[in-house]
Amino acid sequence: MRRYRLLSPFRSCAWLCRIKDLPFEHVKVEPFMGGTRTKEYKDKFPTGLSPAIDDNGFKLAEGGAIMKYLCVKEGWTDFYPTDLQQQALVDQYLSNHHSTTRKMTMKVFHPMMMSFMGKQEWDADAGAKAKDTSVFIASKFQDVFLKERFIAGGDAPTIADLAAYTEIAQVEQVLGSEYSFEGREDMARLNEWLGEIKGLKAHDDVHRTVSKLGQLFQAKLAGA
Ligand SMILES: N[C@@H](CCC(=O)N[C@@H](CS)C(=O)NCC(=O)O)C(=O)O
Repeated sequence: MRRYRLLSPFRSCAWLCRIKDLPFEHVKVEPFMGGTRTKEYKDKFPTGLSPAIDDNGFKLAEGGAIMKYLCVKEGWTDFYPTDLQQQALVDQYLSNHHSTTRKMTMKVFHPMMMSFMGKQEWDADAGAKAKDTSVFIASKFQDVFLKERFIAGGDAPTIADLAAYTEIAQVEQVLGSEYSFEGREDMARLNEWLGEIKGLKAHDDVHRTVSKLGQLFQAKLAGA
């Protein structure tokens, strides 16, 4: 059984490959343990960030760039459309992603991870803050990018939807159903979209590690 890494941009790239049955060798690095800051890693990938790929000697980092590269190389025009305007909408989202939806990782996932590693406390204030922040980020995403069924319009998801999903869905995956957006009337469109993306091939496999971490974290909180 594959054990995919926890990190959201990695999950998006791995998920795309799994959906398309593109085999890849998964080399594990541990960013939380400084694995991307070693000389060996930086010599290969100077950004010092994961995910990164080595495609027969061609080295590339940044989740969005990796997914675009693979789509163009492999001819996956459903996930990165050739229609100019749809493609531009994917690019618009991926450019915006880092200053908006991706903050879910910095503001919700990282504090959880620090607490899990015993470096930070997770008290009622931390929980309330995580809830407010996640609702704020997810609502903004819904209002700005889900005017239609998928981010780039059309009737099928693209790499923009994969990138956004891994950020937003991780809230419930790691913090549990108490933090779910489900049932909120003001987030009906978001929930419908989450359900559609969750139905994509290999979802559970790619998200197994992050869900497992969530179970461990919740058990730790329950036992505290
Ligand atoms: N903009 C990058 C962000 C990647 C990123 O933040 N990677 C983190 C793990 S989630 C990392 O490698 N951090 C290592 C470090 O900061 O030293 C992308 O979308 O791929």
